[in-house]
Order: sequence, then C-alpha cells, then structure tokens
Amino acid sequence: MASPHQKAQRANKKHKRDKNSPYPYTRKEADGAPSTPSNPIASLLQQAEFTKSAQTLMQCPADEGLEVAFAGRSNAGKSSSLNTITNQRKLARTSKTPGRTQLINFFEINDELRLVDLPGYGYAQVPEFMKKEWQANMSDYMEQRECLAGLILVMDIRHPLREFDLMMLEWSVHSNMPVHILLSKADKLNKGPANSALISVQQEVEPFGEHVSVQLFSSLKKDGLSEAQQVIAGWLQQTIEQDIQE
Ligand SMILES: Nc1nc2c(ncn2[C@@H]2O[C@H](COP(=O)(O)OP(=O)(O)OP(=O)(O)O)[C@@H](O)[C@H]2O)c(=O)[nH]1
Ligand SMILES: [Mg+2]
Repeated sequence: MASPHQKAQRANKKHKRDKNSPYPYTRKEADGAPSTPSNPIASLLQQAEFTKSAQTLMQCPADEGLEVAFAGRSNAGKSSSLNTITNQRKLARTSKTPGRTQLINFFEINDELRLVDLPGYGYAQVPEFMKKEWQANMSDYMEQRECLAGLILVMDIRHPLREFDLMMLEWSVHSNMPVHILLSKADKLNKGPANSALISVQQEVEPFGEHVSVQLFSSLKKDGLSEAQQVIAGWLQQTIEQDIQE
C-alpha cells in the first residue's frame, strides 16, 4: 500500500494545475445551463458512456488517465447527481430502493477521463459479511487507485455527515484526495434551512482541511449544477483543456 507521502507525491504529479490559467473558474454559466458550445465542460461531461462494472479493484479498468468518483450513503442521490452532471437522464441507474448500486460502475468520457458511481454504503439490510467486503473493496479503491483525481461525496441534506461520510472523509484526507460534498435533495428544504445546513456542514468539515469543499445540490431542480461541473473540471483541468483545444 502506498504511504501518504507517496500518495501526496503522486497527487501532486497528477493534479499539477496551471495556477495562472483562469479557465474554468472565470466561466460563469447559469446553473442548469444547457450544454452548448459555449459550455464546453458540460458538453464534455455529456459524452459519458457506461463502460463496465467491477466488484473489486482487480476488475476495474486499467489505472490510467483520470477519474472522479461519486460516493455516499445508500439512497443519498449519487446516481441521480451523476446523471444531472452529465445531463443524461438514464446513464446511472437510480432507484427508490436503497442499495441499488452495488458494484463500482465506470462511465467513460473519453480515452483519458472517467466518472465512477461507487456502491452506496450504510444500507441496513445488507448482511454483515457483505458490508465488510464492501469496506475492504472501497478501502482498496480509495487507497490504491492512482488515477482517482477527486471524490464527489453525496449526502442527503437532511442527514449529512453520518458515520460513513466521516469515514470517507478520513480516507480521503489520508490519501490526499480532494473531496467535494454535494448536499443533495436541497429542494426538500426551504432556502433558509438549506443555507443553514450548508453553513453548519462547512463548519464541521473545516478540521479536514482545504481539500474539502461543500455546496447545495438538487438533481430535481438542477440547482448547483454549474458549480459541481466546474469542481470536476478543475480536478481534470489539464486533460480537459487539451481535449477542448483538439
Ligand atoms: N427530491 C429529490 N429527490 C432526489 C434527488 N436526487 C435523488 N433523489 C431521489 O432519491 C432516490 C435515490 O436516488 P439515487 O440517485 O438512486 O441514490 P443513490 O445514492 O445512487 O442510491 P444507491 O445506488 O441505492 O446507493 C431516488 O428516488 C431519487 O429520485 C433530488 O435532488 N431531489
Ligand atoms: Mg446509485
């Protein structure tokens, strides 16, 4: 297993960003903006196609290029967020039944970039041995997957920062992995309570350091879409810039 130091070295190499480049942060799109040629990030993400499912690290596609993974408790809205961010209604399967996504699902944007829907955790009806297996597989993936550029951690805004969310945050900090939290289903709360929840989560994750950020998100209303797309683009920045220029 790579030491945190080795991971940091790799991360620096992987995430070498051009600090002078204003792109993509100067681009201001309205949330939920359609993917037009003026919104190249949205157009690129829209190209995502299902490639394969894996149960273990061994079964994952070659550890090359860059990928962004969506993690979160069962039913938090991971698959829905992935669909919203790629502007595809049925890319990742969503369900009212918790525990729908039980495999690691890979979606290829192009030869170098992938999005990953991770299995939900915390599903009460899963037997104990399967939970242990899940934990082992996730821990392998988080600690050893070198192409992992960042983690989108999806939490139902009404139940944020449960035990499993904290475990993912610990793993990410340990591996020097940037994490962006989507407080999903924000449409379920009025604006005031939603903003209070945002502030409270921001305060609670402060001890995890600068690699952790938080935003409100609604797949139903597409609120926060542009912000989430820009965070992902920031992680994949150099590769995306090359792809857009080609
Ligand atoms: N109101 C509302 N409902 C949402 C939103 N996002 C997801 N849902 C609903 O929440 C349920 C679970 O969504 P999924 O996207 O399947 O959740 P998941 O985290 O992928 O779940 P698992 O794969 O089972 O771990 C579905 O019934 C969705 O329609 C949202 O932004 N607003
Ligand atoms: Mg799912």
